[in-house]
Amino acid sequence: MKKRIFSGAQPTGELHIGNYLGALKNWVALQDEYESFFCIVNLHAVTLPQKPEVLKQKSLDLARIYLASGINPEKSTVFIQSDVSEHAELAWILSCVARMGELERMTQFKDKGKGNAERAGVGLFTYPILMAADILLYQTDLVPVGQDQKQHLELTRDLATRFNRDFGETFVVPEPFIPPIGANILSLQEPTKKMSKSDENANGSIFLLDDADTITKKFKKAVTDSGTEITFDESRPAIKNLLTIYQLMTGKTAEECEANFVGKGYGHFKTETAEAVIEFLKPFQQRVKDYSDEDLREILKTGAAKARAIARETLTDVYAKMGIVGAAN
Ligand code: ATP
Ligand code: LTN
Repeated sequence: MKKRIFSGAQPTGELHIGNYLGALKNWVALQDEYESFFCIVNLHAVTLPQKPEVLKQKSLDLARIYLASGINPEKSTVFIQSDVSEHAELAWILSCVARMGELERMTQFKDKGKGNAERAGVGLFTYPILMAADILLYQTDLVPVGQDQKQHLELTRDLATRFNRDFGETFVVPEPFIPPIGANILSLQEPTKKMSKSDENANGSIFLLDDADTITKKFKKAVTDSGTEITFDESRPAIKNLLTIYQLMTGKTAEECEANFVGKGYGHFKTETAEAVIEFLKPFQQRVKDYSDEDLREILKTGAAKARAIARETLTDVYAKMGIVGAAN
């Protein structure tokens, strides 16, 4: 039996190269070796206000991006979270297992709630519980995500372990898969922060659907430092970040990347990095056009049916273990 992976992204904003390098690229690489589930987490999206029509379209568009990235629907299960209501059901159960204190320690809530707990939505606070439900429903072994999700994975592990202890062996306790390079791509404008879909400054992020001109301009405007050397130096995050992007886009080794820029200036470095990204994105942007909304809906329907069968099995076991039995059964 193959081991399982589960991961997901929110159908909000535009996906950027950070999402691709930190997450999607690894989903594609792992899908042959693992039985894979890739979810479009639209229930997570509404933890912040969304326009209904936009959310609907973005959910399909994200499926398109998954496929164009190389997710093969013949091998992997691709589906929309709200099509499998077991996610919301298990989230309720896990909200009775989780503790306020452990959720209060989640840094994403502090960031996205802008430090104002009084005004923040309760869904934003309980967001990691829904994420735990996503993962645990599928008896997931491995969760490929970027660095920013590490804390949520730890909570997921704690909830699974606690439930297993209190009610008997029920959930597989999942491991995170965080890539050694690319798990935290930084903003081109503020290279102390991660590249983010929700960044107000679009110049900080290279979106997967940006055209060549825009990409060149964004790299030209990228913040650097007052140094001259182009090396992977921890103490110079802006340069290290650009070099990491160059490395992952070209597939060169770290040594080859540094050697390539010896004696070259930042201007040249930025242009060459922009070109590498443009070249890399070209076939991807072509593939995005290959899928019609109808094709996608078919793939997502098939995916939801497969996902639901597994999710129901886990939830039935959870209810039985907890003595949650209605009059109907
Ligand atoms: P954002 O913070 O950009 O608004 P998000 O974290 O809510 O977005 P999702 O689309 O849900 O974004 O994330 C999808 C995946 O991309 C997650 O596994 C996340 O860890 C990863 N990811 C997001 N930003 C980065 C980044 N800057 N570098 C590497 N991986 C990232
Ligand atoms: N919280 C994640 C998205 C997400 C997810 C998941 C990732 C929701 N459920 C389950 C992995 C597994 C984020 O990237 N913001």
